[in-house]
Amino acid sequence: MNTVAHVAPRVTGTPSTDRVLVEWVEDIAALTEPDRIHWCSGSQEENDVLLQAMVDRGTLIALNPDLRPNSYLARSEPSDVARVEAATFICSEKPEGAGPTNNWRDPQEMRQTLTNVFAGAMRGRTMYVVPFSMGPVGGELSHLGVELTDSSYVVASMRIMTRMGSGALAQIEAGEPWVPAVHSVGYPLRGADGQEREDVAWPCNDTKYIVHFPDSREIWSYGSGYGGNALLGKKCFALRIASVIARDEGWLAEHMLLIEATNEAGKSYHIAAAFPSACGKTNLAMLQPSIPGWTVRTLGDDIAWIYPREGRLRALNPEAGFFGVAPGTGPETNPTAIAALERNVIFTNVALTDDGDVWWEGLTKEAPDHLIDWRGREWSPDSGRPAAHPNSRFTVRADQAPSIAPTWDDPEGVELDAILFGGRRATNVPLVTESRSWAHGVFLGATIASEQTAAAEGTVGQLRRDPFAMLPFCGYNMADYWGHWLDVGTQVGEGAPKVFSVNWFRRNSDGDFLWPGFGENARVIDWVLRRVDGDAGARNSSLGAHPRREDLDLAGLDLDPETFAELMTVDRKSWLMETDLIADFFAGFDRVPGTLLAELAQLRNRIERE
Ligand code: GTP
Ligand code: SPV
Ligand code: MN
Repeated sequence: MNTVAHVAPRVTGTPSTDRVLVEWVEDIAALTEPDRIHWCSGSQEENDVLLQAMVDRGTLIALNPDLRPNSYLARSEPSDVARVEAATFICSEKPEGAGPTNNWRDPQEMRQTLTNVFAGAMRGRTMYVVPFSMGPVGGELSHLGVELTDSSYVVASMRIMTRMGSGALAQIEAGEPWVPAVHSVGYPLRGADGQEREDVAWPCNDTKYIVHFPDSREIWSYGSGYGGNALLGKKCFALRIASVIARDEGWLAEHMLLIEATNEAGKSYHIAAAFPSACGKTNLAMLQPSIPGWTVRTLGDDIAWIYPREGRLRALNPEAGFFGVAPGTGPETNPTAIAALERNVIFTNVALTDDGDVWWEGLTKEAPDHLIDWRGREWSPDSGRPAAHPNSRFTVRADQAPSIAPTWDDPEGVELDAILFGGRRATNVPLVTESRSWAHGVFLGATIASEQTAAAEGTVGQLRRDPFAMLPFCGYNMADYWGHWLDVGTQVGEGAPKVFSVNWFRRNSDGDFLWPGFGENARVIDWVLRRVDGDAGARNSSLGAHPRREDLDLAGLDLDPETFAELMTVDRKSWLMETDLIADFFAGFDRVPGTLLAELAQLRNRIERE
């Protein structure tokens, strides 16, 4: 076979003056052999050119500018619609570094594998150099990265989701540390023999690797163009790599939304909440409270970095946009998101209407008579399949949400008053429980279980433990991560936020939700914050403290006492079983902190005595 000598790529944009960065870019180009290298500035003109090229190529469909100005629809390959946890690896020096909940690979072996798959992977394409800052550019708590990618969809998405471009590059050139991240969709347009092939609308590869080297703080992602697999600032950096940096530096990188809630008296509080993927973070982040006089403002909907400062915890959203689940987002469930999506949006895998707008299940009560579904096929309400993929998403800048908090891009973050942990639990878990202490709160976080959603490949509906909603996102040994949470609490002491568990998803025997959820969740937030201030009543169960019916503000809500009782029931037998399941779960780790084992023993004791 003839191999064609690689010609030096043509360079556009303004290359960096940073020698280390330039050498790394050259090294990756030598490996992946792109035809062109473009240094991204992040400018509007650059973005316009990229978007137009994607429209011309069929990667994006421009939506009707009268209905949805400056907005686009992308349709991915049906094989590339969600995170691939089975192909996500943590390559710490030793397997114990990754722990039993992560896929570990030997770093040397993985480097060889990556060298093989990345060799020539960008032939015929442009390699974009994408400098970005997680957190405001120049902020003391912010961190920098550079993603090299051959996907212009990724470039346009990173421009929405992060502070991307020359500002971040200037920080790197000033000597700030940065995380290198290499991404290829794995669909070169020319073979090693020079044989050319046509591009496709959504290039990707059946072979996928989402790889993290926590010791050298590097990310390599191959084969997928979708979401957290490809927008490397998000889960790969801001959670998996950042959790390792946070462990070493004494802070926390968390899968949490962040809000400011202001009560009718005008007093404001900050709350962070960890729920697993597609379990309501975006909804709670944009909550329109049903209690008169209350407001909730959004700081973040997916990730929070949390730092101990002077006896308190401060939190910051490192992202600049929302990559939110479309289905279920409607004028009733999330009017704020609907308002945020009026313009400047990239939609992925939703349906297209006949007048060039978008639709998904839950946007309107009645589906349109005719649509083009997420795979580009004809669709009507009797097609018997969803028009939008269950994990279809919108990508939009955070400050387009009318609820955005003025403090959302404050580089110092905000002071936390409460932390919530939640999951999707049809049974057992009451609407809200206040922890007995920080250690008990860490136990609540460590034992979150949730029915699986479409956000990752796997069996939807299956119950799995998802500690701290970080099961797919913790960059090191989960048991050590629990220990780190315990340490941070000890360090902060009295000023630590109060910890609660919540469950919006409990169902009755007919399968209906017992709690109305959405805007009504404000009633739970109200109780939580009054508990923080010591102003609300409660009763104790073996699980912790719960509101009695009279402790919640239920004015204007039709919730009968029987339903409320069912919502709050702590069933002794089920909870004895639950403690067995937790014991089994803990048994899968060889270094669970003694404090958490003691919490489990005490819980079991309380239930047995009940
Ligand atoms: P990721 O972006 O995947 O991390 O997820 P997320 O937690 O931000 O997910 P999102 O807020 O988009 O979750 C949406 C799903 O949660 C939809 O199916 C909603 O209908 C459902 N949901 C959100 N809040 C509530 C609620 O209060 N009650 C009920 N029953 N469902 C809710
Ligand atoms: C999640 O799955 O938790 C997400 C979407 O927030 S993704 O960015 O694809 O990971
Ligand atoms: Mn998420």
